[in-house]
Formats: sequence, C-alpha cells, structure tokens
Amino acid sequence: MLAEVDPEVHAAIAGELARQQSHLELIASENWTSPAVREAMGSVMTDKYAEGYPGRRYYGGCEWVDVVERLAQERVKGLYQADFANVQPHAGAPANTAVYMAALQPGDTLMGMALAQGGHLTHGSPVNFSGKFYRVVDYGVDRETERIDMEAVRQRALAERPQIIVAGATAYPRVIDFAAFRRVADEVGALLMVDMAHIAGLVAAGEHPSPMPYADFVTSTTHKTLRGPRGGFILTRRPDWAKAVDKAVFPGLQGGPLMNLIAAKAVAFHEAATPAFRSYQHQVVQNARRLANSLVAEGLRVVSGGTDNHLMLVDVRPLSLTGKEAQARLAKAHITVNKNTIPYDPAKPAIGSGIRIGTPAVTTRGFGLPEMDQLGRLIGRALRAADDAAAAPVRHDVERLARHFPLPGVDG
Ligand code: DSN
Repeated sequence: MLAEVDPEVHAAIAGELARQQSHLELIASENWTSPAVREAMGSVMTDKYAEGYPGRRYYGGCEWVDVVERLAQERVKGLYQADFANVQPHAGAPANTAVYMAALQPGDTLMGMALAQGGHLTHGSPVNFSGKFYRVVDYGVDRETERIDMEAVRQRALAERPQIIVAGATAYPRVIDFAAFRRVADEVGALLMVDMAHIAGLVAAGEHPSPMPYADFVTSTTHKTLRGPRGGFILTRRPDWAKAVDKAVFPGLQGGPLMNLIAAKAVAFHEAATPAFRSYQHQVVQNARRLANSLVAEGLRVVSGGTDNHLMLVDVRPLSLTGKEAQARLAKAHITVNKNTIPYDPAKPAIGSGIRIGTPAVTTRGFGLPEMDQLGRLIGRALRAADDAAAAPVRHDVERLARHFPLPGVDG
C-alpha cells in the first residue's frame, strides 16, 4: 500500500531496512522491538484522541483506549514494584520535565550529573530548559577511578542544598548506588529522582539494582534496553505525589496521549516480565563485559576499566584517533556507534575522545560471547583502516557476520 501511495517514503523505509540488515548496531540506546510491539504501534489506536486518564477523559469513545492504558499502568507497576505509574510521557525528556514541573518551582536548585561526564541534557544542561528554569549544580565522576564518588556528591549537596537530586546517566558504565543517593538526599532534605532510561531493561530483569525502594520519582524511556516502542513513563512509590505528576503530564505539559504507543508499551511491559527477557538482559551484560575485554586486547582504553551494564565508553586516543574520526571509520565498515566525550575530555563535545558502545541491539539479534570476540577484532581492524581501500575488507566481514543474524521479527 505504502509503495503505491507514497513511493518516496516507501523507498526511504526500504533503505533504512537494508541499512539495519547490513550494519552492526552498537548505539547503546537502540534496540529492536518485537513484531507484537510494532503491530500495536501501527494499530488504529493511533487515530484516537483521549485527553485525560482512564475513566476521566475529555472525549467520548475511550472505552478501549482505557483498557490498554490501564494494562500499561498495572504491568509497569508490577514490573518495578511501584505504587503509581503515568505511562503518557511521549519520551524520556517530557517524563523528566513533568517531574520537575510537579516537584520544583522555577529557580529551585537541581543537582544532576554533568552531560560531559555521562548525564543527560534534561539533568540540567545549560542548553536545555532544565538548565534555564532551575539553578543547576552538577556532579561528575572521579578523575582517577572514573566512577561517581558519593562522598564528592554528598559534599556538593551539603554546600548547595538542592531541592532535587537527579541520579541516572546516558554514558556511565558502572552500577549506580541508589541507596547512597537516598542517604545524601535525606541528609540535605532533597527529593531524589532516578532517570533509569538506559538501564530500565536491566532493572526489570534484576541485572542492575532497582532504584524503586530509594527514589521519590523514577523516570524512564521504553525503547532502550527495555526494548519497547519509543516513549516514556514515570513511577513513584509516593502516592502523595501521584496527582501532581498526573497533572504535570496532562494538562501541564502534553495534550492527547499517543494511545497506539501506550498500547505498544503495555505489550513491551508484558514481554519484559518473561523468563526469555530476563535471559536476554543477562546476555546483554555478559556480552558487554566480553566486548570490553576484546577492545582492551585491541589496544583501546575502556573508561573506568570495564563495564557493569550494557555499555562501555572507549577512549580511542591510544590509536591516535578522535571520537569523531573513530565513528567515521567504523561507519565505513558498517559498524554504527556514536562519538562521545570521555570524563575530563580535552576535546570539544562535537569531536570527543571516545565512542560509546552498547550491546542491547546486537544481543537482540542473537549475538553471544563468540560474536563479541569477533566484533572486538572487527572494531580494531576498522579503527586502524585509514582509507576506503583498507575499510572494504572489514566491511565485507561485517556484512557476512550480519547475514548470519537476521533481524528478529523482521527477516522472519
Ligand atoms: N539519546 C539518548 C541516548 O542515546 O542515550 C539519551 O536520550
């Protein structure tokens, strides 16, 4: 149908499919949804307006969208042992924004991990609304260990007295000590928000400690390790905050919820409660450790000496490359990563001294430990390939490996 109605969009989608089939996807925040999730996303629920919440809508005809939203709420509460869930945030940034709207006044102090050290734009970056509406104080990692130093976080919090502390990261390869963040928050009388977007799948499967017992608010996306549709959600163990969170999401921040995506979130939460999902997350973590080791064997430096989760930050300076150059060389070999700053990076963010590598997508594709060894060698070869001629044989080997692992739920 699409090919007939709109051949240009059809061709672009076909091109994207071919790219996904022939490339190895190592962007730490990407993954492949199941056919069931995609079916819900592409369903007629995309056509329904449903401002409000189940049983309290501003439009008629909401009986079936109420069913899926209640399913999504109950399933995600069960997955993370939460008392309250809002599943309407369109993505992670609006989920974080809604918590700030619910809990802070403009000008209040927000303490979050610096973007350049592994945080997120919405954790107080000066170019983001969070850095413009609130007084931001940041924290980072220790220069030597490249891990969060909880005593440094405590000292900063004692000095700055934030109203909210944000824990969570987009480029931090180690376990985050949520209990320690809670102790600091309690000591300074701050609220604690955990943005678990990157590790949500690991937390659901018990591969990373849960923030739920410690945080006042937990926010997340649904499309990273959790392997659902693009979207976000907010959880809290504090029923006294539930109303404020609901009001902040709608009508405070968003209009009509994306009911097709909420239906797809419900499917993803259902899938995340299965034994198969738990085994998958275990493999993601094992694969990341193995890949980090193989990259060290290729002469690269892995930030903090390794990884506890699904990603690693790789310092490419030992091969006399910048992050930007490394991303470009890997792209020529059909290996997709993103350049990234490393802690205390002397290079500008647009250049960076590192690359961020994650195993969620290739693990969904079926890669195990032997493939991680192969991948490490292919990355080493691709990074050393200075021109197109040198990249061509690596690309050939990457494509051959990719052909052995059809896209799950796409290639049959
Ligand atoms: N863009 C996401 C990531 O890649 O980590 C963060 O929002």
